[in-house]
Amino acid sequence: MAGSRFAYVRKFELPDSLLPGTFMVFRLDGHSFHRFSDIHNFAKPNDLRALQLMDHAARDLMEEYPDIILGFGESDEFSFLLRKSTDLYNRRQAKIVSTLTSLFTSSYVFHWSSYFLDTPLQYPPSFDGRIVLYPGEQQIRDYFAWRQADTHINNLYNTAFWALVQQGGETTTQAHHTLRGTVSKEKHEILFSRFQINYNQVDEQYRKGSVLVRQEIPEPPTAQVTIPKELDDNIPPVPEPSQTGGKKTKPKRDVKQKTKIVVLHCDIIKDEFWEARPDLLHD
Ligand code: DGT
Ligand code: MG
Ligand code: MG
Ligand code: MG
Repeated sequence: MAGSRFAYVRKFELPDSLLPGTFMVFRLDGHSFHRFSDIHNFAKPNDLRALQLMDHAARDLMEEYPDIILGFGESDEFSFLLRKSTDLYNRRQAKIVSTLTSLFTSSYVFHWSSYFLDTPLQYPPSFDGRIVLYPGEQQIRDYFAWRQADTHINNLYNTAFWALVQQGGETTTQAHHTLRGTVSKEKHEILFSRFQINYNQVDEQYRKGSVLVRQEIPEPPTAQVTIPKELDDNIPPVPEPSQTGGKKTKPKRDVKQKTKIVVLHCDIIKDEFWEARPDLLHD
């Protein structure tokens, strides 16, 4: 179709397909959530409702896009790993980033009132999104380790900071000053000696973030019925499919295993998580 004389403008739209055979990490982050969390009175340092709402939106995204095989969330951000061989939207970058960011955002708004029962949304929140390509498995391991290490560093700081303010009576300026230059061990010490908080016992959800993976649903065991001998003799043999013209049933190994998405709060820096899920890095 030749189209109108205006159609040439289409030629200005440039292709933006992402390099094939590389891992795609899609990350989104709440826009100005410092302000958003203030206005909606998020609990400090962690608001369970806010985190669970993020997990819910992430789950919706993974349900819609089977090519997402792993999600990791903390604070106002979520990272998603897509299968290396994904052909989603022909790997067009803008299409993937904009559609996924949009679905996550609308899911966040859609489910808001289920988590924030007494806090109406004051204005429409938004998220930014980006895709980073990584050629190798080690970089994917390191990417997710980087995000989880970040969760740990931020949460330890925030837990100590808000303990100093809320329980220690310090102003925010004083608390910043108290923590300036302290290493991890000193923050643990402040929490324990001044507030009897054992940081290692703080909820794993806050210390480790949320890990979303697909888990196979175990098939219900096929019922084994033992037929008494005298009854068995009276049951006519089942005809072979060739005798009845019936379709052969597919061998079981061809049947795709059903999966469900689960939210874990586990370590993803060490080998164990990855060794238990070799499919994440090899598809
Ligand atoms: P951005 O991402 O550059 O548009 O700016 P922000 O303000 O979103 O900054 P970011 O993403 O570095 O930091 C996330 C902000 O969200 C941070 O100010 C703390 C806030 N936030 C996230 N989760 C919680 C929470 O559970 N409780 C509270 N009180 N604040 C939270
Ligand atoms: Mg943000
Ligand atoms: Mg953030
Ligand atoms: Mg369209």
